[in-house]
Amino acid sequence: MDSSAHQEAGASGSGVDIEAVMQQVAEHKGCGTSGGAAKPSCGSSDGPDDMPAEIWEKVKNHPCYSEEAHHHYARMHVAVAPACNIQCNYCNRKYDCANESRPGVVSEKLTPEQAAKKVLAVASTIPQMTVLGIAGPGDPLANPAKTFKTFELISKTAPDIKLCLSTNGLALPEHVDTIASFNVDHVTITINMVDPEVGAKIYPWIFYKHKRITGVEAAQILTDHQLRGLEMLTERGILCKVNSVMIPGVNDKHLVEVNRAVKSRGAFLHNIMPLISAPEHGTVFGLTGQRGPTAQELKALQDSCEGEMNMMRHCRQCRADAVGLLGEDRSEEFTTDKIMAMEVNYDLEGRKAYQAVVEQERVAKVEAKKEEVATLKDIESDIKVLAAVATKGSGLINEHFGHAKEFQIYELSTKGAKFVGHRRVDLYCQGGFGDEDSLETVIRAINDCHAVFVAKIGGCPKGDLLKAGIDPVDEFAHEFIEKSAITWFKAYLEKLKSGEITHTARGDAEIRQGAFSSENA
Ligand code: CLF
Ligand code: SF4
Repeated sequence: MDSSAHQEAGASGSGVDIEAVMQQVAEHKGCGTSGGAAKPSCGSSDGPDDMPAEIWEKVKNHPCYSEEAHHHYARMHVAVAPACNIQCNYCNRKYDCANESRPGVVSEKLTPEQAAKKVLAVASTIPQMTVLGIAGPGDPLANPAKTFKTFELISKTAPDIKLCLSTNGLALPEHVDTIASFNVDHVTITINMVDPEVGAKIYPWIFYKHKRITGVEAAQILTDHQLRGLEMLTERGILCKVNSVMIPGVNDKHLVEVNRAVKSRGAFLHNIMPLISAPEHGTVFGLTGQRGPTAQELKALQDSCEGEMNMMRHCRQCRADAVGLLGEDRSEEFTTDKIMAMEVNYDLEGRKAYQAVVEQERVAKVEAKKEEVATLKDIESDIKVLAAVATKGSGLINEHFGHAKEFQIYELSTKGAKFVGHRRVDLYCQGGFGDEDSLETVIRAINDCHAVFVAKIGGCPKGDLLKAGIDPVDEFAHEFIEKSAITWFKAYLEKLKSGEITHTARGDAEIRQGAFSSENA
């Protein structure tokens, strides 16, 4: 359904004035429009040449299933599913489901009818919004009537939008056929263990067949349902992503086994996310002092699983009513009051025309990257360095240091520039002046990086970054990220060769704890 619509978009000769569409949308929201196609990477470098055409059609503009697409395409969630059927020790049910959200976030709950209106309102305003997900605030399949009613309404009114679902998996086997009947072709299951002894440390209880079941017995039922549900989905050709929360000392080593188990059952992508845990979240793990992983611990685990299957590294643990590109949150623009007052004009042709331009720019970005990677072929070096990038999207270095709410992290080597993660930070610029405390947290968040690429940076933070051993680079403002990073890396290797600098290893970096609100999304 949706995939053919997107394919048509690329070849559209609909007569729509593309410049006018671009201008209209840019004026309205300032959204990004450039990029490069063909290589999605999903955490790996897989592209249309590396996978069956029908899979490529499903992932190419899904911002979660394709790392490359996430620079260009947006998703939205509608919070229609309040109830949950299990308890996770990292969740406080006052807040959204922590399997897809950071703790401490409360989303505005909607009826299916309100949700359908919201999807049309967002799709009319953000033409690169291609995916609608239901991810809470509880478990979508513990609220099947509301979840499927929402899908039904949206598939009728906005047929070009992909439908996506995220579940803890307990109720999955009984709903697989209904999921397939609504053409939901992307399902995420959160699987934190395949060993019930480990599971008992994560899940105090489940609610199953009208009974509360605890301990190892509960974890055994949960893992059986998750794995059976995964098999049933993949047998039906539905693309599955597995989310796992990395909990040091509880399941960190065990996740390698989880990775193997889900790969063997046909999962397409594995998303290992850090536990976000602090006492103020009021969760069991928060109150018992269970820590989350450091940035390097997370990366090491992701790296070790990467040979097995595609790893997702660009997840933002977004809220149950998130709207926009991953890493930005425009949910405040689409509150229920605002949506109900909005005149919605669902312009399918306009959306296709806009996305056709996005595709052209995506191609340009990928070509630029390929050309730059080719220049590395005769350079021999084992050195790998990390670089942080301030970006507002579109695959460009287009954010000021002081305005960045997150930095994207790329690993640079003679193989090229590879996206390996992101770090959320406190804003450095606080209305005209720099906040020194925030600067310290920024430096801790990117402390494992050799350089930070920005569109602009002031003299003070530049000096502090240099003192911390991080090179602030602003000479590639508004240029493509990967191409620029490779150019910088070649110059770095040249300086090493000439003896101008020496290579030193960097330390570890912190993953920011704390809630994910619209202010700091
Ligand atoms: Fe939403 Fe999840 Fe679908 Fe994406 S999110 S239901 S697959 S459309 Fe994406 Fe958000 Fe990470 Fe989820 S960044 S939390 S992985
Ligand atoms: Fe919370 Fe989600 Fe776990 Fe339910 S499945 S307890 S909503 S984290």
